[in-house]
Amino acid sequence: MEFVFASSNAGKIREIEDLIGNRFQIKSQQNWGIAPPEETASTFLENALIKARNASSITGLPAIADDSGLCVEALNGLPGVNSANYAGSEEIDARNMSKLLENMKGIENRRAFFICTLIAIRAPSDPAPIAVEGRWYGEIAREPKGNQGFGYDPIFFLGELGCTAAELEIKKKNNLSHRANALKDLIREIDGNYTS
Ligand code: ITT
Repeated sequence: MEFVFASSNAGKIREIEDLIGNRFQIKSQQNWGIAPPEETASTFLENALIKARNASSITGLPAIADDSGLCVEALNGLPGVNSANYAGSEEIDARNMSKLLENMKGIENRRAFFICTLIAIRAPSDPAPIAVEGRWYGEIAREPKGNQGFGYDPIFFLGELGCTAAELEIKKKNNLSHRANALKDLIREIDGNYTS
């Protein structure tokens, strides 16, 4: 079965491709030159649906979308659905991290989690999307460390491992992460529900 992956984020695409292996065919929307749609909703679930429907309607293929982000307890869940644009539209990871570290100055409660909502639809009009979610708990570090991964990985500290997510090789991150856990469930659901 072939899916279009409704993402233009190189970090996500690398991780999803590594996780899916050859279980089924998945091609990023960049292969069709699809521009990311505006993510106008206030939940990960709704934004994932917007992206999946957009890519499916342009390609005519079933679609998978990933809407994800970092939720910080002491900031009432921010940056949340605005994780990609926390420091302004089209901001780069380094500036998003600086802004978050700045906003966390003097705050002792560093608890946070990454969340990944994955959606699969057969067509834009699919009345029964498959929706799954994965979470990964950690803490906001005091300074960035490591150069693997993407996004906020350099400031996402994993207490039990004693390192940040950006200090993990992709294989290790893909054993533990929010995206890995969501994808395991998505694959099981697709295997159980999609016959062709
Ligand atoms: P697409 O919509 O094209 O997929 P995007 O980057 O805009 O790309 P989102 O709207 O889902 O995607 O925003 C996700 C942001 O959350 C991402 O840009 C990172 O800043 C952050 N993020 C999500 N997963 C992450 C991870 O595994 N490691 C670090 N940061 C992550």
